Amino acid sequence: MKRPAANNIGSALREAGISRRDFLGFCATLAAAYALPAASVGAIAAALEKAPRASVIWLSFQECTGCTESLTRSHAPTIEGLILEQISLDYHHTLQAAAGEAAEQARMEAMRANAGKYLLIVDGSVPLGNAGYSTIAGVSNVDMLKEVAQGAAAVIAVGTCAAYGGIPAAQPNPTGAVPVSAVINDKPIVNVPGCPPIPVVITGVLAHFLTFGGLPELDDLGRPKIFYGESIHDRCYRRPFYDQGKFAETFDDEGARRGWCLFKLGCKGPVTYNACATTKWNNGVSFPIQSGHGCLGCSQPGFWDMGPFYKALSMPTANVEKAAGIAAAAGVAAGAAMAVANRGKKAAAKAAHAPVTVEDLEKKP
Ligand code: FSX
Repeated sequence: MKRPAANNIGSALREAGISRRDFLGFCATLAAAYALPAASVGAIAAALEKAPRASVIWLSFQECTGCTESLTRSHAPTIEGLILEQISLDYHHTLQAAAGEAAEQARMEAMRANAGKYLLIVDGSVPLGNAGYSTIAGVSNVDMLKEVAQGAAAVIAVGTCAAYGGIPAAQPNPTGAVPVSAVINDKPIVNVPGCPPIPVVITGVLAHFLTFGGLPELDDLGRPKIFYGESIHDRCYRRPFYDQGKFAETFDDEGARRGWCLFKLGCKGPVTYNACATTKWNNGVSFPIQSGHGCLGCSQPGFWDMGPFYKALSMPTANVEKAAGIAAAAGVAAGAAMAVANRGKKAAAKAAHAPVTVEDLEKKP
């Protein structure tokens, strides 16, 4: 792992040749993400510059390493990347040079030296079906999680597997996979779901911890409201087509070529809360819907068991043709008609911030 010589972020930025202007730009982005006034940018910059390196222990359980891949795929050098380097990543299977006993010693030493202060990041789910399903250095995942969480200041569950069980917990859940929150109940836990999560969201939570010395405000599913407060649908640039009742029917029809709404092709954007439509991926280049594919709903609880990827959510499907007919006849937007029909359910779910499943939406009012 790269270990910068600087002992705070300000020095590291200067060593890396990051201009003051670019740094303040990043701080302004953070302030906007955290819904803070513009006047707070200077205070954020000052706090971040002086922030000491925080010790982080990263445990990987039942996962595909996509979360780490996502984080390390950012185009360097980014200020987000620098913040990641600025933490003292004392244990991470994929990124650390040490192996075997030396790696475990590094973990024990970090736990001892930073007791009560280090951050524990977990990706992957925890198998409770059998202790031998997933082990590290001969220790079961559940035992290692409990051991490391004990001295942590907080736990960040990165990825849908760690946050809600994810793919390993999909039916029939052969390993008895559970999320971190099913095992740890005496520490603050932040869920950063997504399969994988957006890199800038992961580093945004880290930056919040470094800047403010605490964790961001969370919703009822343990996710930072600043990134997961709105649905993909509500922030999607194709939303106007939905409201006009203009849908692609296949991936190569005229509607698809014109960039119309992908709802009828199975997009789960209306029931998925994440920042993909605004933060986007690959340094803001694009996100799945912009690339022509519907949202799979990867950051929601129950991911993989929410229904077929390419079957339209049922909330408007029963009404799509009817509403489209009404729209044609009356000159009103079919999507708007459908939106009205479902507004009650959506508003209630948003208010409670409860996950909305396909089954919920299929229930007759
Ligand atoms: Fe899960 Fe992450 Fe999906 Fe993969 O670590 S959230 S399977 S991207 O790798 O845990």
